[in-house]
Amino acid sequence: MMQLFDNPASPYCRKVRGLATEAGKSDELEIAFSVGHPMAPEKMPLTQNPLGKIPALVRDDGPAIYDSRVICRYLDHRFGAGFYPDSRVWEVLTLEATADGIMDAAILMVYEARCRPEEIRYPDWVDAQWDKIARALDAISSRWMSHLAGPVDMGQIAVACALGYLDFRHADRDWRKGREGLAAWFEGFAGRDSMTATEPSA
Ligand SMILES: N[C@@H](CCC(=O)N[C@@H](CS)C(=O)NCC(=O)O)C(=O)O
Repeated sequence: MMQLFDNPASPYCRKVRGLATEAGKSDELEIAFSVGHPMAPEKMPLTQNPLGKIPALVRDDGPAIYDSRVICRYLDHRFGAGFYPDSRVWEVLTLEATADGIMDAAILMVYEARCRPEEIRYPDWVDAQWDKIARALDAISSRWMSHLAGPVDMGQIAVACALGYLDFRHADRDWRKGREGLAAWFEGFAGRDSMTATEPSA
């Protein structure tokens, strides 16, 4: 049994649980609930990840590893799941990085409101984070739709987790507007067991 430091709201943790579910191996992960943010790291797995971030995975055959991209690659290898196929590995990794970048910007927007006192918040900086997300969504819409339509891989799982997080935390920004193709793809992908079983919750 491996131990996953996790929070049900985290899109990065969802990537890991989504991959494990797609591989039919979610019962190999024991979930260790963690909660926190940069200003409150006490209940985060600081021993397992000095950065104080989740997900972190305690393996049964070695020391803890962290960062969702590292964990997903490790579990894919361990489960023999094939979600990083050799024939298109650089595309999968780039799409996963794009999805992770959307999550990074979306989470910084949340932290700005949650961690920073109101009088020193900077709306332009928040909007600049949204601009990153909008550019990434436009790039996915224009360049990656045929990849998204192909066999399931980690790029797709990551994009779905990023879009689910936008619905969860930034629904008011209406990411679907002008991106009907991506919205239709997400509607289909969101019905997979790996997604319904890992819906974000507070
Ligand atoms: N690049 C990391 C990002 C992980 C991350 O930022 N996780 C958030 C939770 S959604 C976190 O742990 N935040 C706490 C912090 O930034 O101190 C990954 O892919 O795992």
